[in-house]
Amino acid sequence: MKIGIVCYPTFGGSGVVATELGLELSKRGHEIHFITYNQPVRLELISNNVHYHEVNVPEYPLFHYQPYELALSSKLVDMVKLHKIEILHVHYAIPHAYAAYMAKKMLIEENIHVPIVTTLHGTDITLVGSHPFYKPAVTFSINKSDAVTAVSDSLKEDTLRLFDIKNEIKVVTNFIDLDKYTGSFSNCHRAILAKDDEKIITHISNLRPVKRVDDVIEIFYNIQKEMPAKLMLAGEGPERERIEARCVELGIYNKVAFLGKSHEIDKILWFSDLFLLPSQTESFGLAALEAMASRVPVISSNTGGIPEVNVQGVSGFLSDVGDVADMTKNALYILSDEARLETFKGNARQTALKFDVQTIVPQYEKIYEDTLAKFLVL
Ligand code: GMT
Repeated sequence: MKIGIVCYPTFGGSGVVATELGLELSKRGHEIHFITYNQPVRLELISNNVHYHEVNVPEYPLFHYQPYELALSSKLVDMVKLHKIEILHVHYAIPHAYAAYMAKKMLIEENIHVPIVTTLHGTDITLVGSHPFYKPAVTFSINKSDAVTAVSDSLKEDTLRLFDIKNEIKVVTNFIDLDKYTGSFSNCHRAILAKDDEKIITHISNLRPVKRVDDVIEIFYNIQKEMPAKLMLAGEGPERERIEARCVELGIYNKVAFLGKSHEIDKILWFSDLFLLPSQTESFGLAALEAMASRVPVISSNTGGIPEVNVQGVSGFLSDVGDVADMTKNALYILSDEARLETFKGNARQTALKFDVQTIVPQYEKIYEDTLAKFLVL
Protein backbone atom coordinates (compact mmCIF):
# COMPACT_ATOMS: atom_id res chain seq x y z
CA MET A 1 0.00 0.00 0.00
CA LYS A 2 1.00 3.63 -0.48
CA ILE A 3 0.33 5.32 2.83
CA GLY A 4 0.54 9.01 3.72
CA ILE A 5 1.30 9.70 7.39
CA VAL A 6 0.58 13.09 8.92
CA CYS A 7 1.97 13.82 12.38
CA TYR A 8 3.77 16.31 14.58
CA PRO A 9 7.47 15.89 13.89
CA THR A 10 8.51 16.80 17.45
CA PHE A 11 9.56 14.74 20.46
CA GLY A 12 5.92 14.23 21.56
CA GLY A 13 4.55 10.71 21.90
CA SER A 14 2.17 10.96 18.95
CA GLY A 15 4.98 11.91 16.57
CA VAL A 16 7.16 9.10 17.89
CA VAL A 17 4.38 6.53 17.43
CA ALA A 18 3.60 7.80 13.92
CA THR A 19 7.26 7.67 12.91
CA GLU A 20 7.89 4.21 14.33
CA LEU A 21 4.69 3.00 12.66
CA GLY A 22 5.78 4.36 9.28
CA LEU A 23 9.21 2.78 9.59
CA GLU A 24 7.78 -0.60 10.52
CA LEU A 25 5.22 -0.43 7.70
CA SER A 26 8.03 0.32 5.26
CA LYS A 27 9.88 -2.79 6.46
CA ARG A 28 6.70 -4.72 5.69
CA GLY A 29 6.84 -3.53 2.08
CA HIS A 30 4.55 -0.50 2.15
CA GLU A 31 5.49 2.82 0.59
CA ILE A 32 5.39 5.50 3.27
CA HIS A 33 5.07 9.26 2.79
CA PHE A 34 5.52 11.42 5.90
CA ILE A 35 3.85 14.79 5.37
CA THR A 36 4.61 17.38 8.04
CA TYR A 37 6.44 20.68 8.68
CA ASN A 38 9.79 19.20 9.73
CA GLN A 39 11.53 15.88 9.38
CA PRO A 40 10.19 13.77 12.29
CA VAL A 41 12.84 13.46 15.03
CA ARG A 42 13.01 9.69 14.97
CA LEU A 43 13.04 9.53 11.18
CA GLU A 44 16.72 9.05 10.60
CA LEU A 45 16.48 7.03 7.44
CA ILE A 46 14.87 8.13 4.23
CA SER A 47 14.96 5.19 1.81
CA ASN A 48 13.35 3.85 -1.33
CA ASN A 49 10.03 3.38 0.38
CA VAL A 50 10.22 6.05 3.10
CA HIS A 51 9.71 9.61 1.90
CA TYR A 52 9.38 12.93 3.67
CA HIS A 53 7.46 15.87 2.21
CA GLU A 54 7.75 19.18 3.99
CA VAL A 55 4.77 21.46 4.47
CA ASN A 56 5.89 25.05 4.07
CA VAL A 57 3.91 27.95 5.47
CA PRO A 58 5.37 31.16 4.11
CA GLU A 59 5.15 34.10 6.51
CA TYR A 60 2.82 36.82 5.28
CA PRO A 61 2.44 40.00 7.37
CA LEU A 62 -1.32 40.20 6.85
CA PHE A 63 -1.80 36.99 8.82
CA HIS A 64 -1.64 37.19 12.57
CA TYR A 65 -1.70 33.34 12.51
CA GLN A 66 -0.14 31.56 9.55
CA PRO A 67 -2.71 29.14 8.00
CA TYR A 68 -0.98 25.77 8.55
CA GLU A 69 -4.14 23.69 7.95
CA LEU A 70 -4.53 25.27 4.52
CA ALA A 71 -0.91 24.60 3.59
CA LEU A 72 -1.19 21.02 4.89
CA SER A 73 -4.43 20.35 2.94
CA SER A 74 -2.86 21.66 -0.25
CA LYS A 75 0.28 19.59 0.31
CA LEU A 76 -1.83 16.48 0.92
CA VAL A 77 -3.70 17.04 -2.33
CA ASP A 78 -0.45 17.47 -4.26
CA MET A 79 1.28 14.47 -2.67
CA VAL A 80 -1.71 12.14 -3.10
CA LYS A 81 -1.82 13.02 -6.79
CA LEU A 82 1.93 12.91 -7.37
CA HIS A 83 2.66 9.67 -5.48
CA LYS A 84 -0.71 7.97 -5.95
CA ILE A 85 -1.12 7.66 -2.18
CA GLU A 86 -3.99 5.27 -1.43
CA ILE A 87 -4.76 6.07 2.20
CA LEU A 88 -4.01 8.91 4.65
CA HIS A 89 -3.29 8.13 8.29
CA VAL A 90 -3.37 11.24 10.46
CA HIS A 91 -2.04 11.27 14.02
CA TYR A 92 -3.48 13.76 16.50
CA ALA A 93 -6.89 15.15 15.56
CA ILE A 94 -5.94 18.84 15.67
CA PRO A 95 -5.62 20.08 12.98
CA HIS A 96 -4.59 16.98 11.05
CA ALA A 97 -7.97 15.24 10.76
CA TYR A 98 -9.58 18.51 9.75
CA ALA A 99 -6.93 19.28 7.11
CA ALA A 100 -7.13 15.73 5.74
CA TYR A 101 -10.91 15.97 5.38
CA MET A 102 -10.51 19.17 3.32
CA ALA A 103 -7.90 17.45 1.16
CA LYS A 104 -10.19 14.48 0.65
CA LYS A 105 -13.00 16.78 -0.49
CA MET A 106 -10.71 18.65 -2.89
CA LEU A 107 -9.51 15.37 -4.35
CA ILE A 108 -13.08 14.14 -4.90
CA GLU A 109 -13.52 17.14 -7.23
CA GLU A 110 -10.83 15.52 -9.37
CA ASN A 111 -12.38 12.07 -9.05
CA ILE A 112 -9.62 10.83 -6.73
CA HIS A 113 -10.83 8.98 -3.65
CA VAL A 114 -8.62 8.65 -0.58
CA PRO A 115 -9.89 7.42 2.78
CA ILE A 116 -8.68 8.91 6.07
CA VAL A 117 -7.70 6.99 9.19
CA THR A 118 -7.48 9.21 12.28
CA THR A 119 -5.60 8.15 15.40
CA LEU A 120 -6.47 9.99 18.61
CA HIS A 121 -3.52 10.31 20.96
CA GLY A 122 -4.62 12.01 24.16
CA THR A 123 -4.33 15.73 24.62
CA ASP A 124 -6.07 16.23 21.25
CA ILE A 125 -9.11 14.89 23.12
CA THR A 126 -8.65 15.39 26.84
CA LEU A 127 -6.99 18.80 27.04
CA VAL A 128 -7.09 20.75 23.80
CA GLY A 129 -9.74 19.14 21.62
CA SER A 130 -12.56 19.29 24.14
CA HIS A 131 -12.10 23.04 24.64
CA PRO A 132 -15.20 24.86 23.32
CA PHE A 133 -12.99 26.77 20.85
CA TYR A 134 -12.12 23.54 19.02
CA LYS A 135 -14.80 21.04 19.97
CA PRO A 136 -17.17 21.43 16.97
CA ALA A 137 -14.30 21.10 14.46
CA VAL A 138 -12.78 18.12 16.32
CA THR A 139 -16.17 16.35 16.57
CA PHE A 140 -16.77 16.95 12.87
CA SER A 141 -13.34 15.65 11.82
CA ILE A 142 -13.62 12.51 13.94
CA ASN A 143 -17.08 11.77 12.57
CA LYS A 144 -15.95 12.37 8.99
CA SER A 145 -12.91 10.08 9.22
CA ASP A 146 -13.25 6.73 7.45
CA ALA A 147 -11.74 4.91 10.42
CA VAL A 148 -10.87 6.14 13.90
CA THR A 149 -8.50 4.59 16.40
CA ALA A 150 -7.56 5.48 19.97
CA VAL A 151 -4.37 4.43 21.74
CA SER A 152 -6.11 2.99 24.83
CA ASP A 153 -9.50 1.91 26.12
CA SER A 154 -9.38 4.85 28.46
CA LEU A 155 -8.94 7.34 25.59
CA LYS A 156 -11.78 5.71 23.68
CA GLU A 157 -14.06 6.14 26.72
CA ASP A 158 -12.95 9.76 27.17
CA THR A 159 -13.67 10.50 23.50
CA LEU A 160 -17.15 9.00 23.68
CA ARG A 161 -17.85 10.89 26.92
CA LEU A 162 -16.57 14.28 25.75
CA PHE A 163 -17.75 14.33 22.11
CA ASP A 164 -20.87 13.36 20.20
CA ILE A 165 -19.26 10.56 18.18
CA LYS A 166 -21.20 8.61 15.55
CA ASN A 167 -18.20 6.72 14.23
CA GLU A 168 -16.85 3.47 15.63
CA ILE A 169 -13.58 3.91 17.56
CA LYS A 170 -11.18 0.97 17.50
CA VAL A 171 -8.48 0.68 20.14
CA VAL A 172 -5.01 0.05 18.77
CA THR A 173 -2.55 0.50 21.60
CA ASN A 174 0.82 2.15 21.27
CA PHE A 175 3.67 -0.24 20.65
CA ILE A 176 7.39 -0.64 20.97
CA ASP A 177 10.15 -2.25 18.96
CA LEU A 178 11.64 -4.35 21.76
CA ASP A 179 14.71 -5.13 19.66
CA LYS A 180 15.72 -1.48 19.92
CA TYR A 181 15.81 -1.72 23.73
CA THR A 182 18.42 -4.35 24.45
CA GLY A 183 21.32 -2.26 25.72
CA SER A 184 23.43 -3.32 22.78
CA PHE A 185 25.61 -0.24 22.50
CA SER A 186 29.24 0.15 23.38
CA ASN A 187 29.77 3.92 23.28
CA CYS A 188 28.03 4.77 26.54
CA HIS A 189 28.58 3.69 30.14
CA ARG A 190 26.56 3.97 33.32
CA ALA A 191 29.45 5.83 34.96
CA ILE A 192 28.70 8.85 32.74
CA LEU A 193 25.39 9.26 34.56
CA ALA A 194 26.06 8.24 38.16
CA LYS A 195 28.42 6.56 40.61
CA ASP A 196 28.14 2.80 41.15
CA ASP A 197 26.35 3.13 44.48
CA GLU A 198 23.85 5.72 43.22
CA LYS A 199 20.41 4.69 42.00
CA ILE A 200 19.35 6.32 38.73
CA ILE A 201 15.81 7.71 38.72
CA THR A 202 14.46 8.98 35.41
CA HIS A 203 11.61 11.11 34.10
CA ILE A 204 11.06 11.92 30.43
CA SER A 205 8.39 14.32 29.21
CA ASN A 206 7.62 17.61 27.55
CA LEU A 207 7.80 19.25 31.01
CA ARG A 208 4.27 20.62 30.82
CA PRO A 209 1.99 21.15 33.85
CA VAL A 210 0.05 17.96 32.94
CA LYS A 211 3.20 15.91 33.72
CA ARG A 212 3.32 17.17 37.35
CA VAL A 213 7.09 17.50 37.32
CA ASP A 214 6.88 19.03 40.81
CA ASP A 215 5.80 15.61 42.03
CA VAL A 216 8.80 14.05 40.26
CA ILE A 217 11.08 16.42 42.16
CA GLU A 218 9.36 15.79 45.52
CA ILE A 219 9.54 12.00 45.09
CA PHE A 220 13.19 12.20 44.13
CA TYR A 221 13.89 14.55 47.05
CA ASN A 222 12.43 11.92 49.39
CA ILE A 223 14.36 9.06 47.76
CA GLN A 224 17.75 10.77 47.92
CA LYS A 225 17.27 11.36 51.66
CA GLU A 226 17.22 7.57 52.10
CA MET A 227 19.86 6.40 49.59
CA PRO A 228 22.43 7.82 47.14
CA ALA A 229 20.59 8.70 43.94
CA LYS A 230 20.62 10.83 40.78
CA LEU A 231 17.66 12.14 38.80
CA MET A 232 17.74 12.23 34.99
CA LEU A 233 15.21 14.69 33.57
CA ALA A 234 14.97 14.38 29.81
CA GLY A 235 12.81 16.65 27.66
CA GLU A 236 12.15 20.33 27.24
CA GLY A 237 9.14 22.40 28.13
CA PRO A 238 7.64 25.42 29.81
CA GLU A 239 8.11 24.07 33.35
CA ARG A 240 11.88 23.68 33.09
CA GLU A 241 13.00 27.00 34.61
CA ARG A 242 10.61 26.74 37.53
CA ILE A 243 11.68 23.15 38.15
CA GLU A 244 15.36 24.08 38.09
CA ALA A 245 14.65 26.80 40.65
CA ARG A 246 12.81 24.27 42.82
CA CYS A 247 15.80 21.92 42.71
CA VAL A 248 18.07 24.76 43.84
CA GLU A 249 15.61 25.61 46.64
CA LEU A 250 15.61 21.98 47.85
CA GLY A 251 19.42 21.78 47.66
CA ILE A 252 19.39 18.90 45.16
CA TYR A 253 20.41 20.72 41.98
CA ASN A 254 23.75 18.88 41.84
CA LYS A 255 21.89 15.56 41.87
CA VAL A 256 19.61 16.39 38.95
CA ALA A 257 20.72 16.24 35.31
CA PHE A 258 18.61 18.28 32.89
CA LEU A 259 19.23 16.43 29.64
CA GLY A 260 16.99 18.42 27.27
CA LYS A 261 15.75 16.94 24.01
CA SER A 262 17.98 13.91 24.06
CA HIS A 263 18.42 11.55 21.12
CA GLU A 264 19.83 8.96 23.53
CA ILE A 265 16.71 8.05 25.44
CA ASP A 266 17.39 4.32 24.94
CA LYS A 267 20.78 4.66 26.66
CA ILE A 268 19.51 6.79 29.54
CA LEU A 269 16.72 4.31 30.17
CA TRP A 270 18.96 1.29 29.93
CA PHE A 271 21.01 2.54 32.90
CA SER A 272 17.98 3.64 34.94
CA ASP A 273 16.65 1.88 38.03
CA LEU A 274 13.26 3.56 38.27
CA PHE A 275 10.99 5.65 36.03
CA LEU A 276 8.60 8.28 37.43
CA LEU A 277 5.37 9.26 35.64
CA PRO A 278 3.04 11.01 38.10
CA SER A 279 0.97 12.74 35.34
CA GLN A 280 -2.34 14.48 35.92
CA THR A 281 -3.68 12.74 32.83
CA GLU A 282 -2.10 10.36 30.32
CA SER A 283 -3.93 8.55 27.55
CA PHE A 284 -1.30 5.82 27.41
CA GLY A 285 2.14 6.83 28.70
CA LEU A 286 4.49 5.84 25.90
CA ALA A 287 7.48 6.98 27.96
CA ALA A 288 6.53 4.45 30.65
CA LEU A 289 6.40 1.70 28.02
CA GLU A 290 9.82 2.70 26.70
CA ALA A 291 11.12 2.50 30.27
CA MET A 292 9.57 -0.93 30.80
CA ALA A 293 11.04 -2.21 27.53
CA SER A 294 14.41 -1.14 28.95
CA ARG A 295 13.80 -3.17 32.14
CA VAL A 296 12.90 -0.14 34.25
CA PRO A 297 10.05 -0.41 36.78
CA VAL A 298 7.55 2.47 36.80
CA ILE A 299 6.10 4.54 39.63
CA SER A 300 3.11 6.32 38.16
CA SER A 301 -0.26 7.83 38.81
CA ASN A 302 -3.28 5.63 38.12
CA THR A 303 -4.91 8.04 35.70
CA GLY A 304 -6.23 7.57 32.12
CA GLY A 305 -4.59 4.76 30.18
CA ILE A 306 -1.58 4.25 32.47
CA PRO A 307 -3.15 1.24 34.26
CA GLU A 308 -3.39 -0.47 30.85
CA VAL A 309 0.41 -0.25 30.61
CA ASN A 310 1.90 -0.30 34.13
CA VAL A 311 0.68 -3.29 36.14
CA GLN A 312 0.28 -2.76 39.87
CA GLY A 313 2.83 -4.71 41.90
CA VAL A 314 4.30 -6.30 38.77
CA SER A 315 5.99 -3.75 36.50
CA GLY A 316 5.79 -1.07 39.19
CA PHE A 317 3.15 0.69 41.28
CA LEU A 318 0.31 3.14 40.68
CA SER A 319 -1.01 5.78 43.08
CA ASP A 320 -3.68 8.46 43.05
CA VAL A 321 -2.67 11.65 41.23
CA GLY A 322 -0.69 13.84 43.62
CA ASP A 323 -0.15 11.17 46.27
CA VAL A 324 3.58 11.81 46.53
CA ALA A 325 3.83 10.01 49.89
CA ASP A 326 2.50 6.76 48.42
CA MET A 327 4.70 7.09 45.33
CA THR A 328 7.75 7.65 47.54
CA LYS A 329 6.86 4.62 49.68
CA ASN A 330 6.53 2.44 46.57
CA ALA A 331 9.74 3.78 45.04
CA LEU A 332 11.71 3.02 48.22
CA TYR A 333 10.14 -0.44 48.44
CA ILE A 334 11.46 -1.32 44.97
CA LEU A 335 14.85 0.35 45.31
CA SER A 336 15.78 -0.74 48.83
CA ASP A 337 16.33 -4.42 48.02
CA GLU A 338 18.58 -5.48 45.13
CA ALA A 339 16.85 -8.83 44.56
CA ARG A 340 13.44 -7.15 44.57
CA LEU A 341 14.66 -4.46 42.18
CA GLU A 342 15.93 -7.19 39.83
CA THR A 343 12.53 -8.94 39.94
CA PHE A 344 10.69 -5.72 39.10
CA LYS A 345 13.14 -5.03 36.27
CA GLY A 346 12.47 -8.44 34.73
CA ASN A 347 8.72 -7.98 35.21
CA ALA A 348 8.81 -4.59 33.54
CA ARG A 349 10.36 -6.02 30.39
CA GLN A 350 7.98 -9.00 30.47
CA THR A 351 4.94 -6.69 30.74
CA ALA A 352 6.18 -4.63 27.78
CA LEU A 353 6.19 -7.72 25.51
CA LYS A 354 2.42 -7.41 25.10
CA PHE A 355 2.99 -4.16 23.17
CA ASP A 356 5.54 -5.51 20.73
CA VAL A 357 5.55 -3.79 17.35
CA GLN A 358 5.03 -7.16 15.63
CA THR A 359 1.73 -7.64 17.45
CA ILE A 360 0.33 -4.14 17.08
CA VAL A 361 1.34 -2.94 13.58
CA PRO A 362 -0.62 -5.72 11.80
CA GLN A 363 -3.72 -4.29 13.51
CA TYR A 364 -3.16 -1.03 11.66
CA GLU A 365 -2.56 -2.90 8.40
CA LYS A 366 -5.89 -4.67 8.85
CA ILE A 367 -7.62 -1.34 9.47
CA TYR A 368 -6.11 0.08 6.25
CA GLU A 369 -7.18 -2.98 4.26
CA ASP A 370 -10.72 -2.97 5.68
CA THR A 371 -11.09 0.78 5.21
CA LEU A 372 -9.89 0.65 1.62
CA ALA A 373 -12.14 -2.32 0.84
CA LYS A 374 -15.19 -0.57 2.35
CA PHE A 375 -14.31 2.72 0.70
CA LEU A 376 -13.93 1.26 -2.78
CA VAL A 377 -17.35 -0.43 -2.58
CA LEU A 378 -19.09 2.89 -1.75
O1 GMT B 1 2.59 13.53 26.39
C1 GMT B 1 2.24 14.49 25.74
O2 GMT B 1 1.70 15.49 26.23
C2 GMT B 1 2.43 14.48 24.25
C3 GMT B 1 1.29 13.78 23.60
C4 GMT B 1 1.48 13.73 22.11
O3 GMT B 1 0.49 13.64 21.42
O4 GMT B 1 2.55 13.75 21.58
O5 GMT B 1 1.20 12.48 24.16
C5 GMT B 1 -0.01 11.80 24.08
O6 GMT B 1 0.16 10.77 23.09
C6 GMT B 1 1.09 9.76 23.45
C7 GMT B 1 1.23 8.79 22.29
O7 GMT B 1 0.03 8.18 21.97
C8 GMT B 1 0.62 9.05 24.74
O8 GMT B 1 1.52 8.04 25.10
C9 GMT B 1 0.53 10.09 25.87
O9 GMT B 1 -0.01 9.46 27.01
C10 GMT B 1 -0.39 11.23 25.44
N1 GMT B 1 -0.30 12.30 26.46
C11 GMT B 1 -1.32 12.62 27.25
O10 GMT B 1 -2.41 12.07 27.20
C12 GMT B 1 -1.06 13.70 28.24
